[in-house]
Order: sequence, then structure tokens, then C-alpha cells
Amino acid sequence: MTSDLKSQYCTRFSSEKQIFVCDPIPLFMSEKVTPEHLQQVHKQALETFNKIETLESLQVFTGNLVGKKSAMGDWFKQLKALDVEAKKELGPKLQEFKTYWEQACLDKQNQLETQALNQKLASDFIDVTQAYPSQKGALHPLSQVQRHIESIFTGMGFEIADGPEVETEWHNFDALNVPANHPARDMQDTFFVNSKNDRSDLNSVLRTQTSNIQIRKMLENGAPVRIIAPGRVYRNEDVDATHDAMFYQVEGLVVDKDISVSHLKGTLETMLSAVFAKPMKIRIRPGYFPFVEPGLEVDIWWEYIDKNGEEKGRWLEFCGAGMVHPNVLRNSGVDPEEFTGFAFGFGLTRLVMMKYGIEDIRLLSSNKREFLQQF
Ligand code: FA5
Repeated sequence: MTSDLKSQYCTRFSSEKQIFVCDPIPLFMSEKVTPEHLQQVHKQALETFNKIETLESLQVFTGNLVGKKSAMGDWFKQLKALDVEAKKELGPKLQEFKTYWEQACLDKQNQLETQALNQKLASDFIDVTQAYPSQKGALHPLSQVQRHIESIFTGMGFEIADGPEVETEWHNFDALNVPANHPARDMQDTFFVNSKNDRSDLNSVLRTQTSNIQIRKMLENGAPVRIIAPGRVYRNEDVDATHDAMFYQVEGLVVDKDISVSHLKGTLETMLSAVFAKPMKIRIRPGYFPFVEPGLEVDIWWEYIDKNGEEKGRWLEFCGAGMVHPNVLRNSGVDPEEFTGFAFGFGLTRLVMMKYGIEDIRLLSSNKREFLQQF
């Protein structure tokens, strides 16, 4: 009898064997249905059924045995053509066969679906209480150096001050004694946030320098004052290896009685020697910034090894500085007859480049993992 049961092959992936395997599923077709034939098919079907492990195979099995175009569909057609006696004998058996296998297929389908769901849940399970080994993150080099600088200055009795990056034109320029027609205010250098009007206290700019904090701090607390203010500044610049349109500065301001340039020199030398972990030399030369008088440029003596392995040194521009202009003190409510002060502003981004030998400023805002993992 098995000879007339053609098989259909159902391909499935066997996870234990890691290969595709074929489950043969008989078609259960026969030319003539009889009670004996039904019994044989039942036996054969049970054998196959007990070996079925996947929903795909079960679907083929169900389709072949009890589906619309199945063997059983064919047998019911044959039943109609039988005489009354034969119908009486075969009819109930066929019905019993049908009920049994429809239920068996449904039960098995539920069982396999539950099994598949449980397997998926087990493999998708994440134990949130488990400590997974992960690569530790690190602070960005800018943050590392900024924090170091903050600790150096707080150790010298400075406070860390902060202020808005979107600033009024008045705090960023007027109060700092920068004349209305100064080229720095030009659209080429400054990002204006609103359309420009005549009232500088109503115009908003992205601050071009951290010097705005000098004004805010003195207006808030008067003198004496001893602060540094690290922060982001923005300039409408063409970006290249050493210039960015957004970079970090650190502003310093000390206003007290009898403050002189020697305090400025000592402060910067102390800070630089701590940052580079060796004694650093600086030189001071005249410079011009409207908010300081005298205005100064500070250079740093930079030692390096050249291409031929020889030790060399040269002066590098480090920052702008000077003695706080009396107009700035006045604009901030501090009496210039009573107080004097120094101020400086250096590029934190450039200092980080010097410390780590970074040749392109753009790397610092690139978010490249290969670059950042070095720090
Ligand atoms: C100023 O911004 C003054 N506010 C500094 C100052 C403060 C002077 C207090 C006197 C008293 P300057 O424009 O030179 O100055 O900028 C200061 C530093 O910012 C520069 O020395 C440089 O290190 C850095 N810097 C300037 N432009 C850029 C840029 N486009 N990209 C990266 N760093 C820059």
C-alpha cells in the first residue's frame, strides 16, 4: 500500500545538524478509498505525524491529509459515488478519520507554536542584572584639559564662572569698549541671531569671545573678583586646520587692589607649567584689544624635536591679555580709581592641540572613535 503514497519533501533548517534537511511528507492519495485503506493511511499518517518537528512540515502534512485539495477531500468525493450499503460502512469511518486528524493537526500546531515562541523568548532574553563586559568610555580631550585647568585655577583661589553663549551685542562688544564700527562686529566675524537693529542691548549674537563673562561677573558681584570662564565661542570664519567656527576659550579675570602685570605673568606661568607638567617660559609683548590697557600678547616658549631629531624651540602665540580698561570697569559698575585688574583669554582648543600634538583642529569636533580612543 505504501507504494501508492507519493511523498512531498519539506525542507527545513536543522539547528542541531546546522544543515538543511528534508522531511518526507506523504501525499496520502489513493485511487480507491476503502475502510482497509483508511486504516493503512491512518497508520502511515501517525508514523509521519510523530516525527514532525516544525510548523512548516506540519503545514504540508495537514494540507496533504485534511486540506481542501487533500486525500480526504478526494475520498469524500468518492463516497458520494458509492451505493447506500458501502456509504453506510465507509461514511462513519471517514468522518471519524476526519475529526481525529483535524483535531490532531490543530493540537500539534498549538504545541509547535508555543514551542517556537518559548525558544524565541529564551534566545531573546537579556539579563539586565548581568554585568556585561563593555569598553569604558573616556572624557573628550577638551574636557580632560578643561577640568585640569579648572582644578589648577581653583587651587589658586579662582572661581569657575559661566555665562550665555547667545549673548547681547552689548555684553559681547559695547560694554567691553569695542567701538560700534569695530570690524570684529561685522557680519563676517559675528553670527547675529536676530536681524540687527540700533539697540545693541536688544541684538543677540553667538558670543565671539568669553570676555562677556568679565562684564556679567562684575555687574553681578562687583570687585574684588577672581574668576576663570571656560566656554564655547563662535566666529563666522573659514574653517581650516587651525581655525574653527566654534571653538573653546578660557577667560581669566582678576580685579582687586594693586593688581599688576606681574600677577598676570605669574598666574599664566603657573597654569602652563601645571598643564605641561614642566616649567614653562612665557614672554609678554604689546598687543591691542579694546577692553585692556595696556593690551598684551602672551607667547609661550615651545620646545620640540625636529625632523632630524634635534631639540629645537620657538615662541608660539598663546593668548591675548592686558590690564582691564577703566571703561570696562566703569561699564561693569566698578570704580577704576579704587580697583585695577588683569584679564586674559586663551584658546583652549589650541592649547589641547599643543599638548597632544594634534595637527588638525577639525579632529576635535569630528567624533571619530579612532581619534578619541587615544585619550
Ligand atoms: C580674544 O578673543 C580676546 N577676547 C582675548 C582677550 C581676553 C584679550 C582678555 C585680552 C583680555 P583672540 O581673538 O585673539 O582674542 O582669541 C583668543 C584666542 O582664541 C587666540 O589666541 C586663539 O588661541 C583662539 N582662537 C581665535 N580664533 C580661533 C579660531 N578660529 N579657531 C580656534 N581658536 C581660535
